[in-house]
Amino acid sequence: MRLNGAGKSLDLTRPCVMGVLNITPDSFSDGGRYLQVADALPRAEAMVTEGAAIIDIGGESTRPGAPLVSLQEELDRVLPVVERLARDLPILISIDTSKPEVMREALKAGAGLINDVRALRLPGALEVLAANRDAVVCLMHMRGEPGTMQQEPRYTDVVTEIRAFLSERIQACEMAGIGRERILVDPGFGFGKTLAHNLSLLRHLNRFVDLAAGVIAGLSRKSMIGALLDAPVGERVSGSLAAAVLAAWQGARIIRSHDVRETVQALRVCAAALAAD
Ligand code: 9MG
Repeated sequence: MRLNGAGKSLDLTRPCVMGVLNITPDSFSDGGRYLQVADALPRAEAMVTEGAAIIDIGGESTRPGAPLVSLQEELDRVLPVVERLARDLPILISIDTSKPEVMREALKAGAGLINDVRALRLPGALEVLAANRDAVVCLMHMRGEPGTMQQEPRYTDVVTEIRAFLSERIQACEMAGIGRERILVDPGFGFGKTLAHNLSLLRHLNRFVDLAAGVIAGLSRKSMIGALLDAPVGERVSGSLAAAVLAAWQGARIIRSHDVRETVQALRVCAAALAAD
């Protein structure tokens, strides 16, 4: 199975790594060190060397309580980076945004994947993907909005409800002309979920595999790892790797990570065991 976006192709027969590149001054885990193209490019090149198959560029933090970013500010932050990385790097470039205008401009600048934590629910977003047949989308589940999503999240059956939400969004995509072969799904670990919800989703991640072309899992350095290990952000790599392997073992094909080298190595071991007799 291959995924194609902006003329770049990705092999989805084995789990791969999506490296995180935040172009924000307020990112929760890398302290906003990657503000300019001049800084972003070497970091992205390093991630390619470390084995990243995708780089996910974000200009607005989705951390609870993070400030909203205006359209112009987001465009100014991400477009120069998308353009440069799409031109200079051999791998798929993803843009982490919910704003249709940012999606449209990022696709023009060479992005091949739209990573939308709002699952194309903002007006105009479905249309952007429908009009760009050479782009892939990740539909992620988020309960509410980043500012309030962690206020007493409740589900009767978290796995069934999130599966139903993603199915409904896939249907909306298909009605707009976006085929399943261009759709990835993500249960959205940490986005309006308690630790128990996150663990249940991780335990049953295999139930999302048949929904679309692939599953993305983003567990890297998240507070669920911090809560389990009682560890600050800087000391969550091992826990994140354990979670990445559990996700890949159940069929997740793309692992979103801040620690590319370590995650690539962990996934190689996992893929070898998955391929064994
Ligand atoms: C942008 N972003 C932050 N966390 C994420 C996650 O878990 N999945 C996806 N697809 N995007 C995320």
